Amino acid sequence: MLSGVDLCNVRESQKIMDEGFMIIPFPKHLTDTMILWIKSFIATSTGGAHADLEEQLQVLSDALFVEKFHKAFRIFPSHVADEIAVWVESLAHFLGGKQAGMNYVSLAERMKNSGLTEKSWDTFWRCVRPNKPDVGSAHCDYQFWEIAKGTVDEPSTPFSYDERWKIWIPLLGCNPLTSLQVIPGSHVEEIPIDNIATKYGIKPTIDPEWLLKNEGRFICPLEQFSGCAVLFHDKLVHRGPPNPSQQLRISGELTIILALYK
Ligand SMILES: O=C(O)CCC(=O)C(=O)O
Repeated sequence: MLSGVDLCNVRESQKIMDEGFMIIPFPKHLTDTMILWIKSFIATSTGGAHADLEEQLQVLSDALFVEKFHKAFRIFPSHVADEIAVWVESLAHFLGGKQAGMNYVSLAERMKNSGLTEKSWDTFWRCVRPNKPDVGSAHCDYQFWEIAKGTVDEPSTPFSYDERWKIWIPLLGCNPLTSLQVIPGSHVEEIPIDNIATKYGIKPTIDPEWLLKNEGRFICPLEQFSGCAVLFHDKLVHRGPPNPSQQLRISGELTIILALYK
């Protein structure tokens, strides 16, 4: 499944252990299926009166965009997600574990979108419009999991696990200026984190002084933007940059849960 990566197991790679991320191949048939679904979702949600995606989204005010494109509506439907789940399961050995899978969506997401079920896989797409405030601030993913614990936002999982890894997949309009940025090595550092109350609920933050001091360490880990994905550690500091281009930036995401000993 992972043709193109010369490793039996990520734990053999000093680079991923030191840097907290690596680029892995991502199957083209999956990106094709994901893009097809996203295009049809955008056309249906906007009336589809225009030929290109950018124009279609321009018909929505910012408030309508936020409502219609809430994460609960950007979760891939089962015919797409089940195919992604098969690929994720095939990564168990490569990640050095016995079982790999995805988490399910949260109760909060099911309450928002009645099309989701307890068994909907939490794999979704993100859309960052040109020059719009569609990105969050820098964070580590484990912060979200800690905040959600014991609340309606806590995702359920099909099995108990020992580690989480993240996958970020470039789909459309991804280039070095619009794509994921990470701080190599930050997964093993003491990062001064905090939680803040926002109008969207409690959100994770990182001390602004630390971020300012470490601004120059952010890199875009991708050099190619098709046929691959970024695999990164749950504690790696990362962010999505605002989109300075004329095109939408669309990417896919999922969390891998990994059982090491089962
Ligand atoms: O793509 C983005 O804008 C942010 C990505 C992110 O935060 C993540 O993958 O956890």
